Order: sequence, then C-alpha cells, then structure tokens
Amino acid sequence: MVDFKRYTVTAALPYANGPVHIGHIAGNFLPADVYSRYLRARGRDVLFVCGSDEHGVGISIKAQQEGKTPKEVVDKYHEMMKKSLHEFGMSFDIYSRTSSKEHYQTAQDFFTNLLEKGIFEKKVSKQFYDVKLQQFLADRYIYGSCPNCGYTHAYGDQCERCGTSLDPMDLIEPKSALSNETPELKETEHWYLPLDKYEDWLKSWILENHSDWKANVVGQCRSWLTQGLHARAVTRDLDWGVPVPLKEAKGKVLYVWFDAPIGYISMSKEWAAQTGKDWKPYWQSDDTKLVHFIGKDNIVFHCVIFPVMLKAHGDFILPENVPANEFLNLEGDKISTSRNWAVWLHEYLLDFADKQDVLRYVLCANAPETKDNDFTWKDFQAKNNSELVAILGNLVNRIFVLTHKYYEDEIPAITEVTEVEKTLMADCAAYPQKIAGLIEEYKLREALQELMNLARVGNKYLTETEPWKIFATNPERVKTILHFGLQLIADLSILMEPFLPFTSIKLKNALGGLTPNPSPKEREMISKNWDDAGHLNLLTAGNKITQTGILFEKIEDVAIAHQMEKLEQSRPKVEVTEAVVGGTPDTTEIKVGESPTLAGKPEITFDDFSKMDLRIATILAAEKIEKSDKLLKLEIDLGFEKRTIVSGIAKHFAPEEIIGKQVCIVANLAPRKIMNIASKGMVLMIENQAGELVMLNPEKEVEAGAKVS
Ligand code: B3M
Ligand code: ZN
Repeated sequence: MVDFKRYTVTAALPYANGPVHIGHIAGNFLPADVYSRYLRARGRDVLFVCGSDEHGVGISIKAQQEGKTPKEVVDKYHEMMKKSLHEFGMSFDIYSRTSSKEHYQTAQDFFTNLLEKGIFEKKVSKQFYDVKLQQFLADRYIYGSCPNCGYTHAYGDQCERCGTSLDPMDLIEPKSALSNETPELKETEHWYLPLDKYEDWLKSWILENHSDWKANVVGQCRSWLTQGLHARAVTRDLDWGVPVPLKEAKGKVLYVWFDAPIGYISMSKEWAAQTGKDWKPYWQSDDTKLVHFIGKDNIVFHCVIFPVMLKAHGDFILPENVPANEFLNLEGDKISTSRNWAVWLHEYLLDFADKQDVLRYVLCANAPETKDNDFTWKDFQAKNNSELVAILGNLVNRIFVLTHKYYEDEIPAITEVTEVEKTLMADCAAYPQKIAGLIEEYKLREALQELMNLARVGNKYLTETEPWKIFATNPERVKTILHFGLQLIADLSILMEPFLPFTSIKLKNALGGLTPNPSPKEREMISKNWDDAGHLNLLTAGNKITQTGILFEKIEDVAIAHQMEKLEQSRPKVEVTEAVVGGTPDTTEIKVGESPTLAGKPEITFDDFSKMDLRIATILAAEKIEKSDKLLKLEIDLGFEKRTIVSGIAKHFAPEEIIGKQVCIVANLAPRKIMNIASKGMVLMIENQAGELVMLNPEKEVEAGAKVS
C-alpha cells in the first residue's frame, strides 16, 4: 500500500488575529498531528509544517479594532498560538510565520516565476472604492446579499451561508464594511490567475484521479467545476501583505490566499535551514506524499487555487489528499472569535492543567469528519469519566496495582498459556493493522474507537480471569495473567501515541522506558514502535515497572458548571441582546479570523424584527444560583404565564432589590438549560460605559405581559 518515501503534512495556517480555539484544533491541527505522529511511529519520513498566516484583511481589521499596527497584532498572536499549540502536544517540525523574510522571498519568487511564464492575465477592472475613506475595498470589506442563497451578509469573496465563492460584483446591494456606505467603482489594475484555463485539467485530476477523496471534498469541487471557474486576481490594493515584486505595482500586495499556501513551502525551507536538511525532496519528488489538513471553508483554496498555482509553476508536486473536516460547534452554536463563543486553548490548558490528552481524546472522538459536530462540556465530562477513566484508566490501574501488590512491581513470567490467553493474543494481534488502516484513510474517530476497544479487550480479560480472586489459591496462574495484562498495556502505550501522546509517554516510562540512566534493557520499551505491537511480547519478565499514579481523574460536576458559566459570561456585552445570559446569539456568523462589520450589525428587515416577541414582565422572585456568582434565577410574570429565566446579573443586582421590578424580555427565545435550570426567555439589559448593567423598563407601570413593539 505504501510506496511513498516521505510525507509532507500540512495543517492550515491559522490567522494570527486571535488565540487558538477548539474549532481550529478539531478542524485541522489535531487530525494532522495524529496522522504525523502515526507516520513517525511507523518509521516513515515526515515533515509536518504549520505556522501563522499573518496577512489578509482579518489582521488589518483586528489591528484597527485594537488600535494597533498589523505587525503588533501578528507578533502578539503568533507567540501566543505557538505556545499553546506546543503545550498541547502539536508535533510540528516547524511552526513559523508568513511575515518571515524567507516567506516574502519565496512568495515573490513564485509570483515572478508565473509572471515570466506568462501565466497571469493583467486586467484593468473596476473595483469598489470607499469614497469616504479614500481606499479600495478588499473583498472582505464589502458585504451584501448573496446572489445564490439570498443571505444578507455575504462577503465579497465568499458566502458563509451557502459556501459559494463570490466576486464582490456578484453581491446584491454591496456596502462598505468600514463605513457602511455604498461604495463606488473605480479603475485599478491587477494580475489574474486564469483558473478557467485549468478547468479540464482539474476535472481529470480531481474527479477522475482523486475520486477517492472524502465525499464532502469531491462534492464541493465537483459543484465548482460544474459551475465553471473564472480568472482570480492574485494581487490587491492594500498596504498589509507581501508586496508585489514589480515597480509598476506600488501599493499593491499579493492576495493573502496567493501567499499563504506558499507559506507551507517557505516554512519547509526554514525547517531545512534550521536542521541542515534538504527541503526539495519534500516538495519536488514524486515519491513524496503531500497531504493538506484543512477545514471545509478552505477547500477551494487547497483543491483548486493552490494546485493550479503549483501546476502552473511546474517544479512542485501536487497534494495526494486534502482530508477536509466539517465544522465543530460549541454547545449548539457556531464557534466565533468575534462573538467570543469558543473554548480557548490557552485557557483550557490553565483550567485543566496536564489534561491535554482529555481534550485531544474528546475532540478526536467527536471529530467533525463527515458532518458538523457539537462540543458540549457535558459530553467532555462523560467521555472523560466513562471512557478514559472507566475503561482505559481502570485497566491500567488494576494491573499496575496488582503487580505492585503481588510482585513488588516486577513483571512476572508466563507460567502457562491457556485458551483464554490464546484468544487474547489472537484478539490483540489484529489491532495495530486495524487502527493503522483507519488512520491512513483519515478515519480518526473510528481509529480511536478501536484503540478503546483494545482497552476493552484487556478489561474483559481481567473480568474473565479475576486474578484478585484466585491469587490466594493459585498464585502461579496470576503471574501469567498480570504478565499478559502488562503486555497489553505496553501495546496500548504504542498504539495510543498518535492520539494521547502524554499518556503514552507516561506509560512507556512506567513500563520501563525512561529512567535517568536507562540500561539497554530498560530502554526496550521506548524503542519499540507500531510494528512491534500486537504480539504481547514487548516486555521482559523480571524487569520492573514504576507506578504511574492515577492516569485519568474523574471530572466533577462543579468543574463543568464553572466552564458553562464562563462560557455564558464570555458573550460580548456590545449589544443589549447580548448583555445577559439566556439567549441564543445571533446567527449572523463572521468567519473566524475574518472581518466583522465594523459599524454595528447588518441591516435587518421589518420581518426579521417582528419575529421577536418582546414583552414587559414583572419579577416575582429572584435567588442566587448555587456555585455561581454571576447567575440569578428569576421567576417572572408574563400575565398569560409565569416562567423561569436564568440571567447573568448577580454581580449587578441583589435578588431582593429587583423583586417587583418590571423588565423587558425576549419571550420567544428558544429555551436553554443553564446550570441545569430550564431558562425560557432573556431579560434585556443595557451596559453603560462604566460597565454597569441597567434595566430596561417602561416609563410607567404596565400590565405584566404587555407587548413591546
Ligand atoms: N488562514 C485559515 C482560515 O481560513 C487560513 C488558512 C490558510 S492555509 C494556507 O481560517
Ligand atoms: Zn449564499
């Protein structure tokens, strides 16, 4: 199956305009890391590349919002992301950045190469220009209605609702996101990559030669190719980016999606310079397998635009696969940096110190491989407690404790092999191949399930043989049982490495791997690899193990409640409707790392507005919620009914001071469970400049349930 000599694995370069969140991890970092670790475990030659994408309008917008320069923004986030990804165990061979000198040079050379080959078409076109601000508008700075699905807040380059890739000219009623004014058209000159000329080639390359790619990937490509491709400008009128290497192009930069994928190459060059290796085989030899791990919103760039660039250039290999993932949602809502609806990696690493593997496990078990998936804290707790603790941790704990108790940590020798052991050996033998096959097909969820099934095989063996019961009468038999139990854990420690590297190394250590000055015998365990697993013969009787302590701890309800509360509280208090817990945020999603509308929310129709049932309610009772310093449980009277609303106002109002008050509420908001209490509706609040919450109530008392319109 394998005839590749080496592998170049890339994970999509995250925009350096915000910290890393679980969506990034589940979407591409984790699968790319699991895959790379697996390949290394099989002794393959791997170059795993990632780094910050530091250009693009998202960075400029963030800089504007933070009152900083784009450079200051990328410097800050690059370091932050790099640190948390490293702590999370991402085994990149290099994590660099697209503002590096090497990258500028490589991207400019790439452009010059295509220019000299006569690939580009140079065209004068009319582009949107913000007259008020006197600047051309990048695609992301323009929004309007999508011609395909009618979504009213589509961007000039892509509709986030239906995924259609757009030209700003396609938008119905375009507006400048900087000023909200209607932009004017003004002439400008740019270089275009003629994708249309590569249509036939793409059709045969993707639809015929790579029909084995994931269905979601091939499906998207097929739909674009059927619609027909157009030439795409690869330069922009912007001041932040890689300058176009031509005198006549002053004030123009390379389009971020032209320079960013070249980043994979420039970072490989940096890696080579740092390690004294040659980067070229990793990008230019046909016996290298190039695999891009990305999220679904990046498919067009990695399956169409970048391959066309590579093909046109001619010196490079093309991706062998692009296993794009769908999206991960959080507690039922889209993850959003701008709405602060996310679990941030750096915060997780603080709140759950040394529990990297728990998050890796949960995100891999829930990976959005074939459809969007949801991360919930409850499920995180359940997967930890009933899978990691109850299955894997329990197996290791029982075997280690018994080995300590009966044999003072010495690995006992086999005394007799019965039918039970024969079955066990036959069962275990299949796993390395089974898990490997699934990983090679990018089915990491299933692969992880199989890993847990192997732990289940171990637990079943213990349940069947019950060494703790027979030790008094048949200690010889117990030697065999614990010997095989330890061997099975050794197998697991190898096969889990791609998924749970922190636990793997702990176990390998404990089984006799990494003592300070290991003897050759003691080194046995860490030098073992994937292809050694499956035979239950990794450990030598007579060697000693070291106790690991508890591998996985139970996660208590209070820790989960804390996270839920933090999440609810982290919603931005920009708009009245987002000041209080209890609501579902708007669905106007801004792509992570991309531009929000700067001047407030987009326009809505009267119909949109009239969907809201706003009412005046009277607060009948209010009480603090246990374990929460921010939430109050309110009983409110709506005239036609009484109901409970959980509201995040406890820091601003004492329960007794608000009883009897009238408040404005959104009555038809979908109910939500907050701290296990069903909350129906949302109390509207105003946040003043001092950060205090102020109630929104009628000028004179009205009957409970009165409509606001
Ligand atoms: N910076 C990530 C994103 O779209 C984008 C990937 C670039 S990969 C070359 O969120
Ligand atoms: Zn659309």
